[in-house]
Amino acid sequence: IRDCMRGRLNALEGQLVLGGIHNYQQNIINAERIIIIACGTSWHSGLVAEYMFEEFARIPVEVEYASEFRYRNPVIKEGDVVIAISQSGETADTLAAMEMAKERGAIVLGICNVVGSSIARVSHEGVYTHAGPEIGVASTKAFTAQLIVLAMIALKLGRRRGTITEGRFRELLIELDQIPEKVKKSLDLDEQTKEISAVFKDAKNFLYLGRGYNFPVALEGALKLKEISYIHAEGYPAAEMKHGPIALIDEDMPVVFIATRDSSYDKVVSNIQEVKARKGKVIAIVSEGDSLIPGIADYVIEVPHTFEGFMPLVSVIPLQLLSYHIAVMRGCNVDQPRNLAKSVTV
Ligand code: F1P
Repeated sequence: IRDCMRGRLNALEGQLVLGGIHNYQQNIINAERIIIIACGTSWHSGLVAEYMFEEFARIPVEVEYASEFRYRNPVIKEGDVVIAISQSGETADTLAAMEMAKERGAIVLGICNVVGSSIARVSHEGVYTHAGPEIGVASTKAFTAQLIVLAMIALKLGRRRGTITEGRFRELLIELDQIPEKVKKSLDLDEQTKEISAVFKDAKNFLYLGRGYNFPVALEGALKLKEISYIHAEGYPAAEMKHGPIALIDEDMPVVFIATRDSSYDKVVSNIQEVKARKGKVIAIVSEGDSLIPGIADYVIEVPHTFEGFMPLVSVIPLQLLSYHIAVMRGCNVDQPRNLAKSVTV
């Protein structure tokens, strides 16, 4: 993360240059709409970015699966900016969606990890995350690095568009600077997540629930579990639980809540109570020092607290660890999961 941030905070403070976005800065600042295209984990980063861009920069954002976007007939208008996110920089669906958006006149920016990759070449301009190679197939640190870059773009846009105050901008910048330490602390949760994994390693299904910024984290937690441990898992916005998934809850259903202290905290607490009333087993990711949820949930994992928009950077770590330990305990190859390719190039 430090590598990914190096130089960029200074850039934000000074010339407001971000990564490789130079010539098209004004297009993104004046964008009438941002369309984010990506697949898999990168799509989840895009969802977090939607919340950040709309909150800080007040630009409408749409987040599309590249694999759908490329095959439909989307309306792309002048003034639209497309941001493609990809770890490998080689995902065929994302590339095809970018080409299509370019043909229709959009400015296409890329955020990817691999220098010189196809997605970097197709973009008008872009930012490298410099997260280093993912050793395994499933994206983990790429997610974190993408979120950092997207947070910095969102802050920069907010400042330049005048939609956040200078004071707030500085406050958030200082908070962002503390993220590497907080991520490090979250990695210390390894032993605790291992113990919880041993309890749930034979579960047949998992539900992941979160609200606001933690909703994409719920999706990402479920995806990681599916990808590397082959357990069926679904991520949902916690508020949607009552519209269907609540029917699944019984004593055999582990439900992971991402319930950090944010603007939807009280509502998430009542969702946890609803699950407990139906005998579901609750594993809750909470902010350090939470005194309410430990009295309700079956298992509680405390993560360092930060501004709610940056919380996914911290709250995703125990979910990645949980998937990892469950997969190892089930004898799965975490680096090379069956049926999954590192770059989906077809
Ligand atoms: C997208 C992705 C990854 C996933 C797996 C297959 O890749 O869906 O999120 O973990 O590796 O591909 P990318 O476009 O971000 O490289």
